[in-house]
Amino acid sequence: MWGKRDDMLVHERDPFNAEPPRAALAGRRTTPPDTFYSRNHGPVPDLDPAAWRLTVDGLVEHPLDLSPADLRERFDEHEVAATLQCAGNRRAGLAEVRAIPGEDPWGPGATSTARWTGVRLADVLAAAGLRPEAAHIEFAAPDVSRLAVPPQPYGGSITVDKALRPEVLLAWAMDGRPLPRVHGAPLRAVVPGWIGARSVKWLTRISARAEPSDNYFQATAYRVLPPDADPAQAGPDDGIPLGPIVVNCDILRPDDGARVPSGPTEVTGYALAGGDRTVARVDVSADGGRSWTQAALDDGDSPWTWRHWRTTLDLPAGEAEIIARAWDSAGAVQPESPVHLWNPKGYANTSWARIRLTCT
Ligand code: MTE
Ligand code: MO
Repeated sequence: MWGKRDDMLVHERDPFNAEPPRAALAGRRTTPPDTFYSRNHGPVPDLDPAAWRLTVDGLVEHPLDLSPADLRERFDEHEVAATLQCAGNRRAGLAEVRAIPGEDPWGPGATSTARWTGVRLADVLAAAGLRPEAAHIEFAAPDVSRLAVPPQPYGGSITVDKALRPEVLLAWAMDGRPLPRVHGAPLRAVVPGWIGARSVKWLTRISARAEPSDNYFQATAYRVLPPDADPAQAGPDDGIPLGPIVVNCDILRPDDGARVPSGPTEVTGYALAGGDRTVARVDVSADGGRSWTQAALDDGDSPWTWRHWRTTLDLPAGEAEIIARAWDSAGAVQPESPVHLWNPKGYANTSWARIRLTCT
């Protein structure tokens, strides 16, 4: 389905929501399009590129109406390698603490990396002449979530500070090929370092505003509600809006629940810092966190991608639990327990990664 590999873990068929198994992400700096996770709140739109236009309006001096050819001719092309990560990545770990009705139990595979090609949002905003009162840039798309009551079109916003950064793209290609429809063709936003929800697909409108977007997915969803809140009753501005990603990691190999021979065992995974931070260190433990081994980290293709890590542990025969935690360049480390992080919509599970192994 949607050109994805057969072993994708499909959380929902319609709307299509699927993540690759851990092993499919392991050891690969970029994630092939057939393996890249897919997160959709509504039916995937089928936009005709010949009729498609991008409107740029709001607090700008010269509103724009751009065709695909205008975008390519008027602005310089740029490529950025960036990891996208859904705010619901690793929600399954929170759902073990307490049920999270109505939200899919994503594992660590709602995280994938591609090389994105397009134009800088900053260049398009410069052509439109951003007015000084503009503080937020809103993205709007035509797809509608029927799971929200009433149904809600998809959208969201980022701050002008982030929007003007060179890594933020309006992208038409992924790994040098035209963007697949399911990943947002003809054009999507790519906002490296921020939750995937802000990388709006099927982009049709960009509006400069004084306030954040009042779209449902900015004002009401993708917010960390207090643990005692009823998400069905949550209204606009309740909870904490999510923007920059918080440092996180997970284990990709061996698989959770695997049987492995005892003795030296290679453990690998990914770590992602988010915001302007980078991954500084990954620690791995086989004794519940009493002692730790530092993993070797690869470079990452850009400051905006995950870093893969690896280490070898000597595992005795029997049951083992492997734990990993990442530190970022600001000295922040992942918290131990998902109990500290549980929230009614199940966002931002950054607790220590854990897998169980049977060593024979
Ligand atoms: N954009 C639109 N128009 N509609 C959506 O449902 N989902 C968002 C974001 N952009 C979404 C969207 C979310 S929550 C995530 S995590 C990313 O797209 C996922 O991007 P992908 O499907 O290309 O992996
Ligand atoms: Mo997401």
